[in-house]
Amino acid sequence: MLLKSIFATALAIACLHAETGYDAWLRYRPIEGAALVRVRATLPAVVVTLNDADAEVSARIELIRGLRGLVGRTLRAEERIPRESAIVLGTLDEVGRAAPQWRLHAQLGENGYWLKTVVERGARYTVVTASNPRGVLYGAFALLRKIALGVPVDALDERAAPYAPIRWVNQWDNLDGSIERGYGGRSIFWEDGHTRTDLTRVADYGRLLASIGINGCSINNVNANPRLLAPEMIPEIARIAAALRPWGVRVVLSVDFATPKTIGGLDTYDPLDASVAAWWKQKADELYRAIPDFAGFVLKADSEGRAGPSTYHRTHADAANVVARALAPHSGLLLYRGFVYNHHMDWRNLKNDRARAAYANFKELDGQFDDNVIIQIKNGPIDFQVREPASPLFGALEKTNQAVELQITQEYMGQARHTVFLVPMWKETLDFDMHAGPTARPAPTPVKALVAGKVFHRPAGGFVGVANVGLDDDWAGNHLSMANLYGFGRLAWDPDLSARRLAEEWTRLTFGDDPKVVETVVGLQLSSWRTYENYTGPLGLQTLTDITGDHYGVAVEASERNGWGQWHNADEKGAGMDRTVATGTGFIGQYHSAVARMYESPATCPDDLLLFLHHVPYTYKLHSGKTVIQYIYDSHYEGADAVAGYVDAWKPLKERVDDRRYGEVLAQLEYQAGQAQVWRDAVTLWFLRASGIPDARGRVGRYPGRFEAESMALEGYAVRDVVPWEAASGGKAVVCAAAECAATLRFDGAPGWYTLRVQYFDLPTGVSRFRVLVASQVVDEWAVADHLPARKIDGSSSVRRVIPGIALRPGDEIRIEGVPDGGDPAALDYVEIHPDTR
Ligand code: GCV
Repeated sequence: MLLKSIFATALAIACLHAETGYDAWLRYRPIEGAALVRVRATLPAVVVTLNDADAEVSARIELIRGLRGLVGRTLRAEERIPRESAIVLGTLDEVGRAAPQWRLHAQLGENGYWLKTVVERGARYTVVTASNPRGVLYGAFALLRKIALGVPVDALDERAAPYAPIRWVNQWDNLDGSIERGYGGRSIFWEDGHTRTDLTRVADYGRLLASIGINGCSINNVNANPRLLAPEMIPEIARIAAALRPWGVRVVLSVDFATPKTIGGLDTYDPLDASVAAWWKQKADELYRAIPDFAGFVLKADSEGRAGPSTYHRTHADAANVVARALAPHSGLLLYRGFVYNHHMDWRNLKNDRARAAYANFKELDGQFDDNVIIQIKNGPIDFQVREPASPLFGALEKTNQAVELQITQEYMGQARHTVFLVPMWKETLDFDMHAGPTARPAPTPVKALVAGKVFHRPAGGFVGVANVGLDDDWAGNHLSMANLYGFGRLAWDPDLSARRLAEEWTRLTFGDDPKVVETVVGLQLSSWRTYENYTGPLGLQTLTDITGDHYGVAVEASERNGWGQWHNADEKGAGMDRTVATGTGFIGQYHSAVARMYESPATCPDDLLLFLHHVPYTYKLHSGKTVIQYIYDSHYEGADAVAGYVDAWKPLKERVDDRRYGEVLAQLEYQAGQAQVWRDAVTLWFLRASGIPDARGRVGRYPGRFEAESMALEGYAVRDVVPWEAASGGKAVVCAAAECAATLRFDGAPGWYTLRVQYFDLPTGVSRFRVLVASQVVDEWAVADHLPARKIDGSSSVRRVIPGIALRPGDEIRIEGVPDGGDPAALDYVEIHPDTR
């Protein structure tokens, strides 16, 4: 009963949030036309649950809810198979007992399901069966997905099983309620050091995760607060586990390796010390007493200042095993992160290379890890950059379990302020053949097969996605970014699904079946990674962002001359990291020979990774025949043009998408279009200045119609240098130090209709205001109140206001008035005046 009322509340809340994005891909809006007629013709009136296991009850509730929405009919819930048609939910054992005459026997694999239509005495039974209750739940979601997508379900015989046992998300939530690299609001789990009182959002998150096959969720930052393992926190964690349990999502905790000392009262955390082993064991026992289905730990050790085994000159295997042995009696897993590197490297030594670190740290330990340890390896050797090769570590571990770590939250990928559909990128890694198999029996060994343990017959492994959803209505901070969470889960279940299929499924489930909407959104999503790469860091340069700051705005040199090792080595002669064996850091030698051969020679190295793996002069010709420098120029213009095209493509969807989501996506894309231009100008100018080679098409450094604020007539505004210089046009901005300021220019072009674009800066510290006057008449005004990942006046805070349809006459004064507020000085970069083309 209690469970039922919890679900009823969840349902009511979900309805209140309708079309805010809260329902994500589980909207269950009515299907129409032939599909509706077909489903209604065979839809039974009854749903039978053969057991009251949590997951099976959830499956029943979800089916009733889903079919009510999709088909407008409410099924009766029963516990025995009736003589009339019914949907029957139960494990193979349960179905076998209840209806032995159906002879449903199969090896489905753990969590696999079977959707099977059985006709008996004129009744049609849609059987959703599985080896365990969680599989039944996955089957129910699969059935609903089919109905929502218009797939006939009257003659089913479909078996499906997950590709790998580990399909987890990590949340980097802090106990104070903030989320490291989270862009969708504050934590759904924590506030002020404790579990939230209201865990409705957690249960709803569990439901979303279950619908795509996710079976584990770590609920705190890998930069873990040791206090989480204090005895008083365990009941709080148990509450979260209880909210996720109905959805078959098991709780995982990130732990800090020094915890035995920091909160455990020991004077050491040496992994080879018996008291430390005993401490981890009693802690695991205590957790399992409170949470019997607890899944395990994630451990970030000796990385970015976190405690680790190096304190005691022990190995990562020592560290992993001491924790894993505490979990083993309970069948718990330890996901030990392979993200270990030295962030104080000497950049002057050209042989130093952060990309080598994961392999260097773990390869030699292969075979020393216990069977319940899984090395969790980021997709690339650096850190979720816009383009990286697959980490060589995937091909190096033969006697150790591994999992790939993908980042769903868009840390280096536009932080949900830019739309970037990551599935195509992930698929490139997952499908990449590491050539890791025995040379005597050559067969493809793609990353997906390696991490699933299929190549070296490992007992555990799989997929981990850093999700970082938050309390925002739309979970991620951008409606279109939710396609990444959907895509991650579906790929973890079946990595052979194509990016197009996933984009289409997600779009139809999220926005409906209108062909124009589907075509537009799918086209946008599928091109968005290449587009983002084009304007933020092509050819393997990596995301050219502020890597020591917010990881968001443009800052071409931020990666250089520091110990973090995200170097691209661009200077006046050329760009790229020489990672060859012959003359460089030797990183390429970490791959198996077939891969290494391809990467070692620029002639066979893919252009997309050229500068990640080679240092070449700007005049070096790519396979296309284009020089590197011209490619950098062209790709940035193509990228910025593509985003402008997204805005144009979205606008005609106005009557086809609900108002709120239409408006929010439009605002996001318009903002992204402005940012793409900021990136374009910054990166191309930086490379023009570095290389001294002009753009063959004459665009870089020439901006027709642009008027720098610093060259306008200023009242109260003061000119200020911007750092880095490329982040503002002309390297300068004007800031208002008075109560009110103005910048004025006199228009001397031809009379006609124009669009004004005002490029200004939005700092989070206050809400400044702008007013634009043309010939003394106010034509626009706005408050500067966006929530940007910005801290100072640079590319991260640069925003564009587009004011179309302005009539200008020669001699007109264009005056921009700024009113600062708080620490936001109503700063301006430039104004562009473009003839209206429509
Ligand atoms: C949670 C990058 C991110 C950090 C993150 C780290 C990691 O360095 O910027 O925020 O820390 O990766 O994956 O551990």
